[in-house]
Amino acid sequence: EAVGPLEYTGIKMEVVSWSEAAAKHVEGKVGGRKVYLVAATLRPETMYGQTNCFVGTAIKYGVFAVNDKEAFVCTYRAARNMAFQGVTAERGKIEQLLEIDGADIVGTKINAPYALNPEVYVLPMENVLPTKGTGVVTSVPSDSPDDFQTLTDLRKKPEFYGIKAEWAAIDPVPVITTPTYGDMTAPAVVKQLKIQSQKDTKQLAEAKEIAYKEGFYNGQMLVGEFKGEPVQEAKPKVRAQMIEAGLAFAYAE
Ligand code: A2H
Repeated sequence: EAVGPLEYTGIKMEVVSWSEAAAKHVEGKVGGRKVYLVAATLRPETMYGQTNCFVGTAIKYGVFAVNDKEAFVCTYRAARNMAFQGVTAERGKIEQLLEIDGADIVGTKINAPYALNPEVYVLPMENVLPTKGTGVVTSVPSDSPDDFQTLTDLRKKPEFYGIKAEWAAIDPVPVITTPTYGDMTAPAVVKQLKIQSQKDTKQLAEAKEIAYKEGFYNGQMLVGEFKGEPVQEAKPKVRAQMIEAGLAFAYAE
């Protein structure tokens, strides 16, 4: 674990259409605000490759008013942190509009900013920690072994996971190339370590470490405005651009 605070980027994924279950809870309770699922990421430069978003089905989320116009879906813990980081209109004030189970959010269609496939679905992931980030994980299966393996599991057994196959239909998108693993770093590392399922958490932690280092130190952008640039240079630029455009914000914990 890192010693200092972690500088995440909060990615704002606007709700396009709620799942049936979520719609019942949300209707009439958000005061006309635009609602966003907010994902915490350490790799903003990969956002071009989002294919879906993950929540934990056993996690409780809230919809929190940020101001008169916007509301965020995240854990209470994250909302409290945001309230003290200048994200909300009034410092320290947490206005929860409603509570919602992760299981009910699955199937919601959202807009993934910067993604080459802008409309994606919310899917279930077993390994989402309620105590990290916002409890919402945006999925980039080309570069995150956890995301790739979970998406693979869901595609193998959609009925078992209670999802429609079409929600998991977007294929991983190449966004970064690395000398050792090529254009699809996460799938290559998952294969190398012979990972079979999202339950292989030990191997996945190792794969995450390998993929992260390889991408950060040796990766080169394949897409976007910083195409051809090293990941190390592109990363702060993509982050700054997204924040500037109001699509993301700084979030630390
Ligand atoms: B990262 P660290 Cl492409 N539970 O974003 C489980 N995982 C969570 C989480 C939670 N509550 N909140 C965030 N995360 C994920 C992109 C990405 C990430 C890529 C590659 C590696 C990677 C797309 N998913 O993370 O334990 C988020 O996934 C490996 C560093 O704080 C977040 O960044 O280091 C990362 O874990 C933060 O993990």
